[in-house]
Amino acid sequence: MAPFDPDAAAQPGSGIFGLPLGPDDAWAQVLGVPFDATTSYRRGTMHGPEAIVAASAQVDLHDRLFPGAHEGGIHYVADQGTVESWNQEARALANPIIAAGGADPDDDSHQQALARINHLGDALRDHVHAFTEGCFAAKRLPVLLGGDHSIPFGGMEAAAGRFDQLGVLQFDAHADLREDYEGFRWSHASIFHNVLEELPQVRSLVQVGVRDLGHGEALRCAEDERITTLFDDQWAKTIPASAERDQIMQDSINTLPKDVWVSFDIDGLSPDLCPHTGTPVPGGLDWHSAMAWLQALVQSGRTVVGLDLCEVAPGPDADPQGTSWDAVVGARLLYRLIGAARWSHRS
Ligand SMILES: [Mn+2]
Repeated sequence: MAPFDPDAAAQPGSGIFGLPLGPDDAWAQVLGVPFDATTSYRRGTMHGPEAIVAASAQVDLHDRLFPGAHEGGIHYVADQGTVESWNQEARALANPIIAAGGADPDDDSHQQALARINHLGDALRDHVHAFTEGCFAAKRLPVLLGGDHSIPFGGMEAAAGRFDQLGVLQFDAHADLREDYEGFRWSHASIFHNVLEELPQVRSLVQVGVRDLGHGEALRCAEDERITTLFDDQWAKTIPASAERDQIMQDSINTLPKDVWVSFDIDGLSPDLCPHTGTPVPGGLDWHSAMAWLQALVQSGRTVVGLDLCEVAPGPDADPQGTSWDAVVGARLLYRLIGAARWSHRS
């Protein structure tokens, strides 16, 4: 076989980003987690992982921001049907609850369904936790590819078990601080409520791009000392690049300890970059703003110990290979996130 040429077109049968197949020892280990059972508005993020992998073949590997992202190897671990079957079962059970606007405490069928859905969510948590822990044990970078934003809890839980001072940098249109949203213990809208309640090692959470939240969540953002929320309207005032903008980024990042998990919900970006995501909201970060955050994080000397990218949905215009605009953006963002993580381990 010819040696790998990073400038050549992706070869048929090659791996994610057209990289050679088989490097189980690759530094970045990407787990596909096709789960979107608790998505409240519009599903489809279960197709995110396969669509992003298909679109990744078009990403050129030379990166001006974070050169050498692929050099340690990037290995994709496809779901073997386990998560998919949990998702199918949980989706079917969740449908009547979502249609009713949430679980009715007096409805036995709702309560039975909820118990099973929450049990399946526990299984997903354990699955993701075990994968992440395996990455840490082997000194690999865990990368979780959703799926909805409920999926990375087990990853952050494993990271909290390893690093007694962990920070989380969250890109998101939503605060995701709801308690048991619609009755779902592991709702995509509850992930950072769960993280803050259950993982005391998470010393600080920085939220960027937030522009859609409930009253209770707004109070929590204001009152919880561990949370720094940079609301989207505050951020937008600082565009274009300015000393004020750089200061805001630095001040926010300075609240994070050395070890950071990056949790990227694609809906933190402007919806023109993710038109089919589950819960799109007007406004949001433009591409260059998101890149500026990643650069600022790396330049601050923080270490990205793990990351997730969630809520990418390929949408109905996807071709039979599953590629679509949403997936193209997702694939490029994934590459940049891995590149930023790699640089963060060098500095
Ligand atoms: Mn989210």
